[in-house]
Parts: sequence; structure tokens; C-alpha cells
Amino acid sequence: MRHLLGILGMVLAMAMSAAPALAHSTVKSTAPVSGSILPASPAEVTITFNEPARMTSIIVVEAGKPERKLEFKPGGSSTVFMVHEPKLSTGRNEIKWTALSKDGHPISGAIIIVIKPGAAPSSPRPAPSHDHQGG
Ligand SMILES: [Cu+2]
Repeated sequence: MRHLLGILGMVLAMAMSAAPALAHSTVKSTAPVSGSILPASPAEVTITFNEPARMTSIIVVEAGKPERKLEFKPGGSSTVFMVHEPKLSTGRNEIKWTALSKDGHPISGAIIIVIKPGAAPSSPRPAPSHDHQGG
């Protein structure tokens, strides 16, 4: 009898661990990945879910700056969401997103991206002036 209960317990444990049917949507991947150290702000940030979700907000928290909302696409249900030109600051950037899981529950996460200091900004340097006034 003891032995049978043991087996039953094992079967039950296995059944419970193998029940992902009602799980929340989860992030499958992000680009860049969290923890990336980049020489400049990426052209875009993408967040990919394992199943369609609805992104509700994406904000970036930069060191010493107020939180900033990031525009993302698309607005409806999708598996991939994209932020074009996030214009991340030098230093640590925490991109915090919130979304609605396919099952209707709120889910959230964050991507940390560090932009290396000292890297050249993408804007061109002002051309040296050649006015020969005076002298
Ligand atoms: Cu849920």
C-alpha cells in the first residue's frame, strides 16, 4: 500500500509539472538581449512572445532622468513588438514593458541595455569653420 501511494504521488507530481496549457504568455526572446552592452543606441528593440499578447506600455528608465514612454508597434495583438529608434542614453537603460497575456492576465518584464560611454554619437560633428575674418 505504501508503495502504491508513492507511485501515485510521483504520477501526480509529473502530471502537475506537465500542465502548461493555462500558463501566461512569456517572452521568447528580445533583441538586443537584456544585459547587452552596446557602443550606441540600437536602431530598434524587439520583444517576441511565445504566443500573441497585447503590449500595453513600454517605458525606459535612464540613470538620472525621468521615465520616458517609448512608442511601439503594433498596437493590437501580436507576437512581435518593435520600438523604432529608442534613443537610449549613455549608461544604463532599463526598458520596462507591460502587456496582457493571451489569457487576459497582466505580464511585465524589463530589458537592461548599457550604452558604452565615450562612443561617438550618430550625429555628425560640426564642420570646422573656415571664416578668415581678422588677421
Ligand atoms: Cu494568466
